[in-house]
Amino acid sequence: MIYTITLNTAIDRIIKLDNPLHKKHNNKVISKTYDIGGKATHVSVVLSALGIDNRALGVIGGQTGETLVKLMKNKKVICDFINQENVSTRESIVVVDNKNEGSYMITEKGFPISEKSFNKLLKILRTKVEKEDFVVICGSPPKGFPLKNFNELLSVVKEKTNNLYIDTSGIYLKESLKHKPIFIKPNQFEFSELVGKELTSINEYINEIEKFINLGIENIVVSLGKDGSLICNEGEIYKITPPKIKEVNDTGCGDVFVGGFVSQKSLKKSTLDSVIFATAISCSKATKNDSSSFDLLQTNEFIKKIKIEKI
Ligand code: TA6
Repeated sequence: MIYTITLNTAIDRIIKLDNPLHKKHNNKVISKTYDIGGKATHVSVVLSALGIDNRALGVIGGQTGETLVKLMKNKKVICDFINQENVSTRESIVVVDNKNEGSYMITEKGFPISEKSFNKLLKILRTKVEKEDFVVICGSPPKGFPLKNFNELLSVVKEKTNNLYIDTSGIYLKESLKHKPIFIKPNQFEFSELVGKELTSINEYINEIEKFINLGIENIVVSLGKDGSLICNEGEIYKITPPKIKEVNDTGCGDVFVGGFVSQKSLKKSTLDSVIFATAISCSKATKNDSSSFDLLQTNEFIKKIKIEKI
């Protein structure tokens, strides 16, 4: 079983404009829709699409929380969310336009998780997670979420399984390293923040990535956006370059990448095959209008076009 945990749940309000967003202009809307907001929720969507058993955990609230569950059910995800009273799951605004050059994302800080909800989450993990299970924690916790609680969450997971996958940033990413997750996926900015300096050359990246491997983090993927990613596999660093695609909406690509990687690892695929699949499914996501869609046939086509170089 794979448990995905989204501490700061969200639904995405996707607003499509006919032209790029412009100040002091009447920005005309072509369409507006709702989709599942990230982040580990998107991992669950990938797993369910591939028929891999998983449960989406996290804390929801209010009408927006119910909408999230409905959207997840539509994508065949089983949710075991904790429903917290008198709060609402946040709504993220995603603005895209017909120029297909990426999206604007406007996010709220999210509601504070009560001690009661947090303890319920810990109880689920303590009673359900088994040694062979995977636990995937993605996104940053709501603003003000105590580091002490974050550490407790990771300790509880690590008492049960070594298969802890984390995609978060800032202080929470730094803190997570103490628990030796099996996987982290900082982007280049998050990675620079983590190592405390700007990295300008591939060699600098390699030096820093090696330090994390020596710390015992088995899979570290530094994502470089459209330029792909760097990954360490059996002591060697590889650069993975995706094919050129027609990008429509990049929201959720990183989350779907994590879903792709975790899915393949759970099927016992090699690290390189897992990162190739992750890259391809994330490319497919980028060609879609909403935050959580991708196409598995297109993913297979993209797999053939991915470049892998040992550096
Ligand atoms: O990565 C995209 C996304 O997951 C969106 O779906 C959106 O809801 C947002 O990120 C949430 O990001 P945050 O870092 O605020 O948790």
